Amino acid sequence: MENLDVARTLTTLADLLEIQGASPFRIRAYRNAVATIDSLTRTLESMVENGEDLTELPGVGTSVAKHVTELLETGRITRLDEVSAEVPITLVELVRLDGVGPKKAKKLFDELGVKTVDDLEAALDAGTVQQLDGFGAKSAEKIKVAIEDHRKHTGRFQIHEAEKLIAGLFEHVRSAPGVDEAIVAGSLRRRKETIGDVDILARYEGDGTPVVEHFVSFNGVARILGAGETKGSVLLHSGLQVDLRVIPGRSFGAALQYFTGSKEHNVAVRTRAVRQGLRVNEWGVFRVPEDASPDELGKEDGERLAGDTEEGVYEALGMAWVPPVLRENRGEVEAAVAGELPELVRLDQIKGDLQMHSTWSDGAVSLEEMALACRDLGYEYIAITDHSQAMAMVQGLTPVRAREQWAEIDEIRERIDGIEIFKSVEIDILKDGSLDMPDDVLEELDVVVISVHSFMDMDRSTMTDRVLKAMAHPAVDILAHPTGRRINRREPFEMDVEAVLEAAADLGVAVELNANPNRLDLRDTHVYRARELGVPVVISTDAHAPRGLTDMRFGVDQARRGWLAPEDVLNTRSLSDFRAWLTRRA
Ligand code: DGT
Ligand code: CA
Ligand code: CA
Ligand code: ZN
Repeated sequence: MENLDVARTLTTLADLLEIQGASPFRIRAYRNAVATIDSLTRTLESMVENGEDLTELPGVGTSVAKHVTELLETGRITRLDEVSAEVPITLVELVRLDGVGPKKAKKLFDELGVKTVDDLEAALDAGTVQQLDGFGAKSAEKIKVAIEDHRKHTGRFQIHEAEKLIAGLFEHVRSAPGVDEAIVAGSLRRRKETIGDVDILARYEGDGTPVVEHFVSFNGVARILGAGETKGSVLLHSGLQVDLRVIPGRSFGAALQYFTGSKEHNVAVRTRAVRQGLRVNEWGVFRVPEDASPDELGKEDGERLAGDTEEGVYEALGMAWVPPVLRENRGEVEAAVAGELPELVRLDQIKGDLQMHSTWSDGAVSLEEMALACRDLGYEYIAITDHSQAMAMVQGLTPVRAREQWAEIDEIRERIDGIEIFKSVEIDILKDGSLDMPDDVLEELDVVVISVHSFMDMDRSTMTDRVLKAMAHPAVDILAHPTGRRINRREPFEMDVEAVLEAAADLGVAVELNANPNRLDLRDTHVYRARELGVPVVISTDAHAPRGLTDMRFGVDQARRGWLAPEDVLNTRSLSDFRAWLTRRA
């Protein structure tokens, strides 16, 4: 069982206890433990096997440690069974809907017998929800939208979750006897923001049955969906499906090309091949005999031109090798034929991180600790971007506190070398498009980052005008998480992104690509558009603790999916070049 499975189970327990009305203190204990587990670099399973004391972990008390041990040893938590006897476990799905929450879920269950999202939808249609105390027509409408969003997302995992969930099984496959090489293909190799299922390829000569058997025998497997000579398919405890294909060396490159996808990319590649009198499939690239009718050809008939390596497959088709992140049929096939694929930005080219939080607002550590962690990552500069005062629930900075923070930054600048700390604030774009800081503060900030955190349900033209007005303030440098989406949780707000990007180009404002895997905001197609318009993109982590800083790689992958070269990304610039950009309007 993976750490993420444990974390999910504990979260379910915490959600159920919250619905039951348990003490907030107890619930917090579970959630703190989940946060710790999320950041562990080792598996709980190995810790329990080694007899380590889990209560040594921060935030893990004796009762949580007991639950975790029980879960790892038996696959269940007795306490969870008890609680779910009183509160149906399906209610946690309701709680995750925007606009429901634990109290409302309890009420829906107690008064209307609503247990599932389907039940809730039926009750909404029947009009009974609207009559409950504390609900009303407006909140019913909101819940309906949340249900629609929820339906769109069920079944797809976020990329960071899929990565964590697959790690153990991948190692298991790679170490199977006789397996020469294993690679993850499919959407995960293309670094898509969400993953339907994970596709693993194993290179192996001969009948693949023993490899498939080894694969399905992994201890994290909840259900075997299929097992044959060349293919196995399983469901992990988390619900993630994993497909394995066992491929001989002579076809490994062709299979890798095929199963990496996307389908749309493959169709474009195959169409091109056909025009050249070639056939490409998961076994290789073949020259079709002149007199052959395609329907009668066996899978490996014809002269084999390529198949063992992926580079060879593209080469046989007269194309440059296409980086997996580009394989979405958005012009990469034509570019690969013409030898005009972009040079894509890389993680090691990032020289600074321009959005992060400290204990001055909702971050977990001091700004000095964040700065030192960034220096350890090899960055030349950072911006400390605590929230502004409109975010009252996280102690957003007032002008007075901003100045106090600057004094601290000045003091740290004196004391530590090797990293430049820019004074910044993540300033709220208020409802009317004005900024949540007076002009005298804006003038003194090194980097002005603005973003929307409130009134996200405005109509499209009102929201667009609001953001455009904010961007037009001459102090503004970066528009952060421009569309406000939370992957699998909240749709982007209604806004004319094209108009916003065009304005950014005109005004010399950069747009952020928020690297947090829960956001990845802007999305890939918008990143692509920003590049076309010449809008500089900043890849920032929005880290709230040092470990969040390593999310940068997700942002870089997303930037690559949007075709960005290093020169398109502002924070690949050296400190002096970045400083020069900051004075662009002077
Ligand atoms: P996912 O799993 O929904 O996140 O997305 P993928 O791209 O991993 O899709 P999946 O797992 O259904 O299939 C893996 C790859 O296999 C896919 O990207 C391309 C290839 N593939 C699968 N089915 C077909 C097909 O019917 N036609 C073509 N051309 N390729 C296919
Ligand atoms: Ca897949
Ligand atoms: Ca698949
Ligand atoms: Zn924010």
